[in-house]
Amino acid sequence: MSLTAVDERVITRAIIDQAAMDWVDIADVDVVVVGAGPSGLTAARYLSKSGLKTVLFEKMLSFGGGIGGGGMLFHKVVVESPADEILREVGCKVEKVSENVFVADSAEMIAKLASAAIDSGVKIILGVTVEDVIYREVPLRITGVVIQWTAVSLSNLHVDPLAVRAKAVIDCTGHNAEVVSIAAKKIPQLDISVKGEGAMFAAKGEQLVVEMSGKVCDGLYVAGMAAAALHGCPRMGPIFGGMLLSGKKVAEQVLRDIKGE
Ligand code: 48F
Repeated sequence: MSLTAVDERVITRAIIDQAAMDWVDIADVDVVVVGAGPSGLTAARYLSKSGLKTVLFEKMLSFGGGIGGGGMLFHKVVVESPADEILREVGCKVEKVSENVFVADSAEMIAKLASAAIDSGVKIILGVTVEDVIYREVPLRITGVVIQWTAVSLSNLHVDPLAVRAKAVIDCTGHNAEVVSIAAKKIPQLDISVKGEGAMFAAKGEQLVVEMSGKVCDGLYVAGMAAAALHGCPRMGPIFGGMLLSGKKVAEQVLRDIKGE
């Protein structure tokens, strides 16, 4: 069987046409999720499943954030109940290792979380860094994000970015809480201070990361390790139940705020 001969111009036009249609569509969305780690992929999936137009920007060219590193590069992560249910929902196998404690394969977890998010309607754009927020003053609120190709950010070329408007922005950027840190630094009226994550205490960190996930100010929300970093919670290492539940919790709050559900 011989492959269809495709002219280079067809390839170029197909890519630019289709990408441009997506970009026009995502200039104005309900929710921007920043970061395709466990909390971001989970939050985005629930939001999209509930009917909100959701785009997820990830600065790397791959999904998963800290999942792929497993525990010190061993390719497994631990998930405690009831968060194992979230993995079962997306079809990710979990192995019970003791009462209420499960282990998942890191590659499978990344693939299944991402695939389920995409199937629920999330538009995931890889290779885009959120470098700033948009805000309005009266009433004070975050109204979107400023984005740039990661390749451009890394090159230090002077290229003006583009902006995307959203009713809600969720910082799921992990340990550096990048979006919340930018808002804290550039909009002092918000009176946000990012404490930075604490030393390890897995059980306490897991509990607190879920409790602390939610609204930071009007239009801006935080989940996952970004929530832990904002509030100075202990780190927890390669146990991921808190990240998954945190993503689910923040999605529920955004839904209540946007749709009144
Ligand atoms: O770090 P990450 O996995 O965040 P998370 O969802 O989960 C934390 C765990 O992986 C682990 C842990 C478990 O207990 O402690 O660390 O809180 O994923 C964050 C994602 O955000 C991307 C980054 O590349 C990663 O994939 N990211 C970070 N900053 C930006 C960004 C940015 N400015 N713009 C776009 N993406």
